[in-house]
Amino acid sequence: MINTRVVRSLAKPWKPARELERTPSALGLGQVPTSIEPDAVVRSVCGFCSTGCSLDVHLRDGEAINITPSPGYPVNTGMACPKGWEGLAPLDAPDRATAPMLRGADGVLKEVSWAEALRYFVDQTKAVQATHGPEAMAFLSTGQIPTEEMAMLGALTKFGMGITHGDGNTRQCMATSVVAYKESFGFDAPPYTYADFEASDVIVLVGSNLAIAHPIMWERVASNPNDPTLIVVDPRCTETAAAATHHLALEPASDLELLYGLAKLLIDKGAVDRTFVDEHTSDYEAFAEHVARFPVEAVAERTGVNEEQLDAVADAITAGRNVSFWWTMGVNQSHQGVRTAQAIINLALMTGNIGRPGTGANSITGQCNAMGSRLFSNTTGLLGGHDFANPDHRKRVAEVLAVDESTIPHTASWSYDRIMAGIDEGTIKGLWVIATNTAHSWIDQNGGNELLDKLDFLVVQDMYHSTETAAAADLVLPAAGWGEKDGTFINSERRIGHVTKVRQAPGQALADFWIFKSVADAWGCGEMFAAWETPEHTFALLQELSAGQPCDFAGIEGYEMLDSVGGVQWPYPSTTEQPDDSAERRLFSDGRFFTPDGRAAFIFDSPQPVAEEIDEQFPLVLLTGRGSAADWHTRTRTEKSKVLSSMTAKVNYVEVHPDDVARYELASSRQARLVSRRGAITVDVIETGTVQPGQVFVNMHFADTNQLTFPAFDPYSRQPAYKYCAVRIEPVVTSP
Ligand SMILES: Nc1nc2c(c(=O)[nH]1)N[C@H]1C(S)=C(S)[C@@H](COP(=O)(O)OP(=O)(O)OC[C@H]3O[C@@H](n4cnc5c(=O)[nH]c(N)nc54)[C@H](O)[C@@H]3O)O[C@H]1N2
Ligand SMILES: Nc1nc2c(c(=O)[nH]1)N[C@H]1C(S)=C(S)[C@@H](COP(=O)(O)OP(=O)(O)OC[C@H]3O[C@@H](n4cnc5c(=O)[nH]c(N)nc54)[C@H](O)[C@@H]3O)O[C@H]1N2
Ligand code: SF4
Ligand SMILES: [Mo]
Repeated sequence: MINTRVVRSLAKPWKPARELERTPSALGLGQVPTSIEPDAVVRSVCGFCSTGCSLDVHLRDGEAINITPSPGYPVNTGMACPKGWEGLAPLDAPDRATAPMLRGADGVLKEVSWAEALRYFVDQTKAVQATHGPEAMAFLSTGQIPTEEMAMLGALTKFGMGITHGDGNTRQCMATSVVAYKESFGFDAPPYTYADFEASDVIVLVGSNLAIAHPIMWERVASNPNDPTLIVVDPRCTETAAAATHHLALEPASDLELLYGLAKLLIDKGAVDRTFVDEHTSDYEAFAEHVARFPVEAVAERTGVNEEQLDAVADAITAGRNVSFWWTMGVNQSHQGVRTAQAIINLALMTGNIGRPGTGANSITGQCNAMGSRLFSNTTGLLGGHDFANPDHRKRVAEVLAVDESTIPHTASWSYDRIMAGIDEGTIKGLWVIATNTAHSWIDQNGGNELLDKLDFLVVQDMYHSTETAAAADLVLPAAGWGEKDGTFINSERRIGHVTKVRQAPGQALADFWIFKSVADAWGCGEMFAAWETPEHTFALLQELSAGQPCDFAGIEGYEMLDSVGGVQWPYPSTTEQPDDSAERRLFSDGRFFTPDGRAAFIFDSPQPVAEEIDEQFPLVLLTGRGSAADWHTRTRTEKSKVLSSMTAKVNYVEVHPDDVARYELASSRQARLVSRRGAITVDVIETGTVQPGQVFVNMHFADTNQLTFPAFDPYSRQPAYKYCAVRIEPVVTSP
């Protein structure tokens, strides 16, 4: 099918300017650093999840041939999950983008030179901005590229290209935690270190399937010598919940009532740490009054968790000496995620379980560098954990980067959903998508895909030309992947780790760093990045940007130090006393928070109804999430590994309780149609007791899942509520 939008945009012929011909080739890219011996073992941090495992990449004759987990690294202590072991497999895939590709008038993507691609990109972007205003070009980025690259993208777009709006896939993932921490602690500051998994005697996991999503963190739980009480709050009996001492299989989206009910029980049982509350928190009295409205009987009724279980869990928390509370997407991806995350924070604060080993109100991150993007994407916050609205912050960033202060916006970007709405209403006409697969992962995909077609100009920068989003692109920029470039990631426990280039990217694919630098040159703002000579030079700038902030890591002595001490957790200011460099660090051990008065705030609200209730027509709740430890998101990478593919489903499937299999007459059909108000998909049926009657679960790794989801958002974080919508299920009658 011919893409009319592309035909339209190609109507005006153009030629690459001569000065651009030299841009990418002048960069001298792609060589594996000469300092690496041809048969070396090179250390790097994994490019999949936020655990941040260290991996040893084995070279033979200069070729990366194998990966093993690094022994002795403080994160993974010699272990890795299957994705880490298979980290090289995605790199040799036949659908790698090996040259820039431009969609021709026939609708087909054709290879072009970098010079042509850059010229086209710059021309189109400037045309969009000139015709529709500077706000009409936006970008969507990621938590999966090194911090140096994110910072360059953020600086280039906002200070160089005058792009006002940009957001990342971290909106789908971590926005709720960011807002919750900022409001409660005064800064986006997950306080823990992984050693806390081993030091707790009570571990509470809310909306987290740790065994599947963070298998090496799960190993750390398994290595806890205290035989901890494990409490798992999840509507499904996941692999994680199956191992729990107490599995609270609550009604979906009823966490807020459950957590307030637990807070009341804890008060009734005298579990409050009055000294901690009085010295280090604010608004406790109002909070206690608020939760008094959540008596255990009413909470049991609303959540479906019985009173005895609630009581047993409150007893376990009361008795625990070191209780740690952890949460992931079951909380963040909710219509009231921020208040739910804060309800967890409140439990830790009221019981004084923070700042000591084995404690904490701990949000677990998702992507390998989501934490880097939280500090340096320059979207929601100004580079380095700064605030766009703060004149002192703008001045400081302008000074460090030697940019004109007037180019720094005074407000944060629009959120992802607002950018999508902007596309719909016609205020956003051009979009640059970097290392995320919007056409698969964004909520309510039917709406989303139509939206992408409304754009005048869509450029996709990815390792592969075959993604669902690249399929809609006018221009594809070929990116190097993990292993083909240098930089740093920040993991869940705030540890900055070095990612190392161990092989050459295929064809003309470039590291995102060099793509951004080339775009800057082509745009005419290249001199802004004179000091950003290499990723390591850029790291030094980021250190300077962090100085004096809660996330200060100015004391790190280059990549070499990261390699030699096994990564460094922030804060690590230049005043850090040696030899603290390899110690595990947790925040708030002095009871001081980053709020103006140094106190953590109790924040709470009345529970709100879900955005789309079930009814007679759509009587089932659809839950979505991770399906297996071997699948990564939209599978562009993991599907390239034979090993990982052999461990995962080939087609999409729905998990249905046996009662519902009977009720909806699914027994004789291998497949079913899942129908929501937005779409219908056909999937295999898996009959299982892991879901409750009235609920079905579909994983997020197949593109059709988000055709069903309902676009509801947390009002404060604008994070999509992927975990709840109303569906019905029907048998598919297949011929015998
Ligand atoms: N193998 C693998 N690992 C991954 C990823 C991957 O794609 N594959 N992705 C990474 C990323 S980016 C992320 S963000 C993390 C996500 O890690 P997790 O958040 O652990 O994974 P999910 O499966 O999305 O959701 C967790 C659980 O929330 C539950 N849930 C649904 N509704 C509710 C509710 O109302 N209340 C509660 N309490 N729970 C609910 C679901 O049943 C599910 O078991 O995983 C990371 N790790
Ligand atoms: N229904 C439902 N939907 C969900 C979720 C859910 O639980 N349920 N979870 C949400 C969450 S938490 C997340 S994080 C998102 C993830 O959603 P996405 O970000 O869309 O998923 P990925 O498949 O990780 O996409 C990353 C893209 O970047 C490319 N890539 C990899 N490395 C590089 C690189 O170095 N440079 C460049 N330029 N490209 C690269 C990959 O090929 C891939 O196309 O999905 C969200 N969607
Ligand atoms: S647990 Fe995460 S960081 Fe560790 S090897 Fe697996 S995917 Fe990589
Ligand atoms: Mo995520």
